[in-house]
Amino acid sequence: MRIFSGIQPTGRKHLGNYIGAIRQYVEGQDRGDPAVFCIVDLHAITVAYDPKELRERLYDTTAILLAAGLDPARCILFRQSDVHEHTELAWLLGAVCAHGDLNRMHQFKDKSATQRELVSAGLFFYPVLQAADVLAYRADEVPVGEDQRQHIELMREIARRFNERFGETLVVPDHRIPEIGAKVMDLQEPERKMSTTVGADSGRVYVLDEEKAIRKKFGSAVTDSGREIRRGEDKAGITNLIGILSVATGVPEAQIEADFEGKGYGDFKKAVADAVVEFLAPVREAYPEIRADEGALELVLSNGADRAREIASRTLEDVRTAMGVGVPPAR
Ligand code: AQP
Repeated sequence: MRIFSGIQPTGRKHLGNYIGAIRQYVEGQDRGDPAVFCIVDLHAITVAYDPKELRERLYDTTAILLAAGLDPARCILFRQSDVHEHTELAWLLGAVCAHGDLNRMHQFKDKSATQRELVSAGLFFYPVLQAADVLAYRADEVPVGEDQRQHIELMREIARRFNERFGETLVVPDHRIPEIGAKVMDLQEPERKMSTTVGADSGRVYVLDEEKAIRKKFGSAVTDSGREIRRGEDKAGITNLIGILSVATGVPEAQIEADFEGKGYGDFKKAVADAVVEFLAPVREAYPEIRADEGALELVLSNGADRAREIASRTLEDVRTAMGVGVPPAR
């Protein structure tokens, strides 16, 4: 089973990223043959950004992944821009990706609306680069959160269309979206997902938040005017907190509802905060020492890129041959 996933170098990863994606990466590294994880700096440049900051945030993200338990001896961890095969494959796949499909991508609609100076063509083409990231490794499984479902559907379509047009070359990947925690919601606006770029800091818990900040954010989380601790469409805030508590403790959601029957929101929110503090503590404690050694981080990334390139270059060779691009293969 080959596993691949990518994550943006935004540095300050939030609880949604941790539960929806990072936790799955750690779980996947022993199932993956291999498990390949990529920090997607080329995706980050499709919106306004500061070049000086990008490298720093890339190291931050690498250190968070290592602190969370990724082990370079058990997986491949690398920086997207170090493996040029991604960008070449993105261009080649552009030949079988419908413009109309890209037009339907929710993420493009949402993100383009927030760009003040320029809506880049790169932002529009982003899902094709994301397809190249995965298809270059012939991955079977892609661990992601719910918000990436549409992009995974598109990459499946691209792989299918490529194989139909040029012959069986690429693997059609499946998403792996967790049952609980696939969409962690914002604590202040629980009808929308917790996000790096949208909403106030009080609505998102960062993986590296101090205990005090975590308690404050859960203490002021928006709930509703009722009293019952149960899941329901009319109870977005409480439903979100039940999901978070379930993931952090491993206790099923129905059991949590039973355990808190008759108890107040105050006690419940405190229990969620306690659980999340404990859940994130190992990452927060391991992080500073790992982040401090940029030489070691660079070594992890460049070794990872060498291993990644070995796999991706073989796929590229097959894709170029199938498409009739470049020097003909030796006869
Ligand atoms: N709220 C969420 N709940 C569960 N999973 C989530 N993911 C993101 N938000 C949630 C998953 O995290 C992985 C890495 O995401 P990313 O850092 O590459 O960026 P993103 O998907 O664009 O989400 P962000 O971090 O919240 O940024 P913005 O604000 O730009 O949307 C992905 O697998 C994603 O599904």
